Amino acid sequence: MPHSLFISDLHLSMLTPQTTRRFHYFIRHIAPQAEAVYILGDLFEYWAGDDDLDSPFHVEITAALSKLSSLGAKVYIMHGNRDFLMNKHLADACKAELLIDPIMLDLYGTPTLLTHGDALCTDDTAYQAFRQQVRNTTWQNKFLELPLAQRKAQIEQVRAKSESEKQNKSMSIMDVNLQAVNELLIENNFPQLIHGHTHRPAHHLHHIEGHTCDRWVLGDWDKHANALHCEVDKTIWATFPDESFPEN
Ligand code: LP5
Ligand code: MN
Repeated sequence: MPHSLFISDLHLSMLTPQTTRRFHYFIRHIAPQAEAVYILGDLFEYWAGDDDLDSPFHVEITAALSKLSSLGAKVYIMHGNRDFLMNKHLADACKAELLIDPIMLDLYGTPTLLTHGDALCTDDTAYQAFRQQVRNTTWQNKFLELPLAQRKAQIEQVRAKSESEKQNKSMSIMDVNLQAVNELLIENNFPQLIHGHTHRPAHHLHHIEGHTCDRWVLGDWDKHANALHCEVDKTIWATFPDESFPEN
């Protein structure tokens, strides 16, 4: 049956080899049956710039996605809050299309809005201030002029600060703000919504102005590979426990 797969928050890094194994298993054995694979942000633990494409670790990831694309699945990649510096060279290396966040699509007849999800966490004012600064093109161009090693060192500092600040933020502050979700749904004429970021996989129903909108929240890959599988009139969770695939 023709279907599309939605994944997010893999946070791929050399430091988490088991997640990398999950990624390769999924891309080689599961994804080729789909007509489209949507990666809705945070594919990487972080992305310091497209001049980091040649590292052996990144070559393995981009080659896997490029092969998937050559097998016939369309590959779409959206920025997350960790990898918003991904650009055209990365997309080309993956034979993928970069999606602008948020984006609407017709998903087997259901109008569907895709977003990473971080922009909806409006109660997290410290994060939103940081986001506004680093999503600015002038700021990004200046940052990308720094040597790669210096960028990575700064990112490590921000990661450490983010981790320490998260200790003092409540779970509700770090979740999406329901008013922000409702506004986005109203603005886009009440679509279905698919997002990640919060690492709280769930299916929510939003009742707004006489409409019922589905909101699917994707899970991270810290414990197992997982995806949202969508086909005509059917949306299901697909999970792939590590035991279900061979080590190599
Ligand atoms: O990612 P996650 O889920 O752990 O946390 C996010 C929010 N944190 C972030 C930061 C990213 O994890 C790391 C950034 C990688 C980007 C790479 C490119 C650009 C680098 C710029 C370098 C100068 O997104 C976290 C949210 C959480 O989601 C839940 O929604 O709470 O937000 C924060 O914790 C942000 C802090 O509140 C504010 C951070 C201020 C950083 C100030 C920089 C100080 C050091 C500067 C050194 C140059
Ligand atoms: Mn995220």
